[in-house]
Amino acid sequence: MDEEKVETSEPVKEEVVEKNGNNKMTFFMIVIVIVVVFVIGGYFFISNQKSSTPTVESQKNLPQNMTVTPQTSVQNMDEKTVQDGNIKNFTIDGTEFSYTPSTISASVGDFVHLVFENKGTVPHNLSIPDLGVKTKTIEPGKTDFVDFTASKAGTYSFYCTVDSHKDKGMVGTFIVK
Ligand SMILES: [Cu+2]
Repeated sequence: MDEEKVETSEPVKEEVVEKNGNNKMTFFMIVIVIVVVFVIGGYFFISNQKSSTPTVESQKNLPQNMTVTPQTSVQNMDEKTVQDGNIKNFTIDGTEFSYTPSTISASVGDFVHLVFENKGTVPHNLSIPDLGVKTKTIEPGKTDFVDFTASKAGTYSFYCTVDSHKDKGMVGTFIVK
């Protein structure tokens, strides 16, 4: 700034012209230094934005912090993948001649773990013929289970295939939304 003022108030005397020549040189060098600083600074600024290469020591902290955040988000992704196939657990009691509960529902894609308990006094089972699902016929007090995936939406009836238990009311409904 001071050099500029000297430059504008430039006297015509020869001695001062020499001094001004030196001042011009100094001013020129300062301008070059400023330009170089800006170019180098701009280079580091751009390269830091692009790849965040830790060329300057003060910038090393940034990339380290950034690598921590993706690691936690990857863990969240894994948890989500497990939860994507939801597991639906059902326990249905069978007696003469009904199921409790008589209606269960799941979503398409759910993995169904269905436990059937015979709480009656004669053998029973639980069958969902449309889904090809059927428990064993079990004695009173016993349990059996079936595992399957609810792959198709619909309303499916389940019932006991022993004798005429179905006609006597041993029926229920499995809804897949
Ligand atoms: Cu039965």
